[in-house]
Amino acid sequence: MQEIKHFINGEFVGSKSGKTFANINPATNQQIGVVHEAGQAEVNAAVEAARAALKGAWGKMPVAERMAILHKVADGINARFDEFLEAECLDTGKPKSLASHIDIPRGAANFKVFADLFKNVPTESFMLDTPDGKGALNYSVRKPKGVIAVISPWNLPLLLMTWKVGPALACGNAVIVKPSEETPRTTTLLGEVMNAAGVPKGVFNVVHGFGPNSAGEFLTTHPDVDGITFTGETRTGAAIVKASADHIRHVSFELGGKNPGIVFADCDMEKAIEGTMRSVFANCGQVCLGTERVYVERPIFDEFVKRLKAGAENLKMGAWDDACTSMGPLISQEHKNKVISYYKKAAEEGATVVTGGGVPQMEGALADGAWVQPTIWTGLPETATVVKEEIFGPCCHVQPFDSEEQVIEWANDTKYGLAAAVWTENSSRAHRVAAQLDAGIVWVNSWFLRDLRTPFGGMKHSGIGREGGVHSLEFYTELKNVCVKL
Ligand code: NAD
Ligand code: 6OD
Repeated sequence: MQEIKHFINGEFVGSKSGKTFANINPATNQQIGVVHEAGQAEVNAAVEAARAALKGAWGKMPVAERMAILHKVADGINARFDEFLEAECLDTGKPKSLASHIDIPRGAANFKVFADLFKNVPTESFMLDTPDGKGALNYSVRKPKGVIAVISPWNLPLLLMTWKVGPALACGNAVIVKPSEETPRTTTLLGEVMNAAGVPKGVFNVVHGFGPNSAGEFLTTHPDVDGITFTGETRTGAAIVKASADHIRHVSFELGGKNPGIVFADCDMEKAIEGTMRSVFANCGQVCLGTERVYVERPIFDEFVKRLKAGAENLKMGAWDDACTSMGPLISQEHKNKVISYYKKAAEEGATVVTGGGVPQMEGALADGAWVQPTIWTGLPETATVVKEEIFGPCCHVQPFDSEEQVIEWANDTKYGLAAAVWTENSSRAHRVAAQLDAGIVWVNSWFLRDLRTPFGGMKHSGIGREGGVHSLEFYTELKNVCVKL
């Protein structure tokens, strides 16, 4: 059984208190590791190490050298690709076909892309006329924000953690990461890669544990943290804002969603089905950008539902390392209970269950895992619980619509505003509809197609701020103006 420790000041250390918790494989419900739980002492040590790193070699390092090290981190992830893949799949149960295409390659890319991007970003300057005729020169300079707390979720553990650590380090900060208690492995493994790449001690630190009264809360309330970047549930974001308010610091939040997919009758049906299949069922529906509300224009409604049902029934649930597996389990028994409670609620509220709605019979070692059936509902009003609340499971409600105005109103009738997908071959309609949707990202005829130079984040209850491209630079640096009287 693997022992998973904190990574503080370049070393793997256990908890002083001796407190640990179980690392469970959700596909089998078996314990596969034991994880040390950080107390205030470990969090303090990690913050001190980060602060010292900023005062030491890391803080003084020439930019080119820093960027070269980040390239080595990316190369180090790729060199140990299979270890990262296995670690991620054991923690989450996700199929290797998915993690080898998305999670691990993006984990490496997040270091290279941001290192390359930030080398070449200009800053502004202004000449000012003064009464003496000699003038003044203003120029701005960016400096690292300082010690950054990174709190990450379990659905895309390496991808979402490095999406913040990559730009944070490229900007010259030091970080303390608190990965989800469900998925500690890849973040811990990254500590080994950081050491091998020559990242100075204290620049990258990892503390394990839970949220309230554990590592998460100790980190976000620590007075010497300069910024908090968080991905997770909206209500956790609210708790972090409250708990961290005393020490005034910037926050960047990527939160929940209840994303619409809008399928017009003039879509390319093949593309729309393929994309909606991925957006509903990829990662067992545990993608914040995923579609849980599908709106289909009435003339193609029956055909679309029939084909989506066929696609869902063709998904193969199984072990992560089976090449035939296309869908894994949910992350935990607790999350399975939550998703199943929504399946029951949909039936109680009168949904037509097109497919799924229950728990599949899995064989052998997988019998006790957190498995649920891919599920499609129709026939509910827009006020139904499963149409309103984020479920974060492999399910969607499909609703027919009759006009552009109606579907835009329904799509925006949510407290969230993270993502949307529009399927149409009419480009005027595509631009017109995209402009009216309240979402941080609108995909037209695609889903989860990412360009890391673009702004990413959520409107309304889906987040605070934007990261990606120069927007990450805005969060991870302090901008200061120097005014020189000539
Ligand atoms: P979560 O909010 O339960 O946990 C996220 C992290 O916060 C974990 O590391 C957890 O330990 C920590 N945490 C919990 N309570 C805390 C507290 N009081 N103080 C400090 N830290 C605390 O989220 P999750 O269940 O891991 O992830 C699923 C949720 O994340 C979904 O709502 C999903 O939509 C959202 N999500 C959003 C995005 C995005 O980009 N907007 C991306 C992925 C996931
Ligand atoms: O692709 C990304 O950068 C990103 N932040 C994706 C978020 C996925 C949510 O589950």
